[in-house]
Amino acid sequence: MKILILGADGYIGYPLTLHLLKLGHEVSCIDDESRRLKVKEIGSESLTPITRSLQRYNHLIKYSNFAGWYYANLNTNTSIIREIIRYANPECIIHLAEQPSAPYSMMNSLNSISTQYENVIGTLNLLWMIRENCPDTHLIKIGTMGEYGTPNCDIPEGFIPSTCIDMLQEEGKSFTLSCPMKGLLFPRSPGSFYHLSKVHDTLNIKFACDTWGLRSTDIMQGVLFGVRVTGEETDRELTRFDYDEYFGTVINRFCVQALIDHPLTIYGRGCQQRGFLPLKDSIQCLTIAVENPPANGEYRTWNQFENVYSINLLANMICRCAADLGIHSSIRHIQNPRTELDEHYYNPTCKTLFDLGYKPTTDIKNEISNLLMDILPYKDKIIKDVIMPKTMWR
Ligand code: USQ
Repeated sequence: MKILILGADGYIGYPLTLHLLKLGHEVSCIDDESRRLKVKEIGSESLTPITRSLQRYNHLIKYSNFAGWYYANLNTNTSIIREIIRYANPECIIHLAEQPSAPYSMMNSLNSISTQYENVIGTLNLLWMIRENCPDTHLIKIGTMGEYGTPNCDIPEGFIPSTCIDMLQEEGKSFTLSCPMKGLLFPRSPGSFYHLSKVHDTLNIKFACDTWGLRSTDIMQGVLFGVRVTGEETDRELTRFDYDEYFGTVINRFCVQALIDHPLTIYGRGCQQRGFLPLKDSIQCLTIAVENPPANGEYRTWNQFENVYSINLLANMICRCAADLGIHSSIRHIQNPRTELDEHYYNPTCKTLFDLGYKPTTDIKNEISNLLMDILPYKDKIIKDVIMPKTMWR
């Protein structure tokens, strides 16, 4: 299949590019290196020694099905990207080129505006390019489980279940839902300007599918962790690994903290729950999306995570895994910098992916031990100053 990946230089993008090339797909890549720049801007760097994009290009070119690596930004280089799309003629576009951090979007007005500009307008630009140049292309877009927030009720996969719609129609006999065939989205309660940008994307993508007949898979992904996909990555194949307040996700951060005996920074009481999945499962799920496209005109969405865990449970598990490796670590509850419920009911559905053949990595303890060992060689590079949170939601 001809695939175009936007955001190919990122945490997911680079290992996904390699994986799809190894499967034999023809892959073209676009990135503007903004993740590298933003992490540098906040005084941090990837813990894994990732190679420059030119070296990545030189590595990828060994694959005869590698179709090119372009430096371009979705908002400022629209005519270049339009030309790339025309030239590559992709059957599938995977859009990962967004600002991915909630704290970064809550830092100041500039970052909140740039997050929404990059994400919402970037996706809108892409939707128009697809409409005008390749309307049959399957757009795969990474959204977030955080679009739903923690609403204290069961969370379905994207849409209000049809049984509830039947109930609504039964009770309110005087009205008829205007678009029951195309589905009513389940209410969103995002917890940051970043998560809000993903909700806006969802609405724009669904509108484009319903109105123009585009087809898309909008993935509500949980919190990622880990650094390896095959376990056999060479130095040139390593993906980035962030652990700072902004770009590090919680398990990755806790593992780094454990290595240097920095108390694990649990925000608030730590009873908050989220859906989690290892990076390698994300790559598996995205491949399932690529190889099982929706019908023309279909807006499809699913929830993507392996299991739900509380922050307390994860912190305790990481301390135990570290102890098994002879590493002493401890836990500290600090004031939660975010406005979020730290005790709530959480029961999201994750069914579609399993129906399509997702084989989850269920031994999370083993994954955490692997992660600790994977990053141990870089322990001396850890920048302590970027660990404690400085951005407050209030
Ligand atoms: N947390 C701590 N201590 C820390 C860091 C985080 O207790 O040192 C807590 C947070 O308060 C939050 C949870 O861990 O309740 C998850 O935080 P996170 O920073 O790992 O994840 P989040 O900000 O939600 O965002 C991440 C990715 C984002 C993706 C999202 C999926 O950065 O791109 O969309 O996970 S989800 O959380 O399901 O929305």
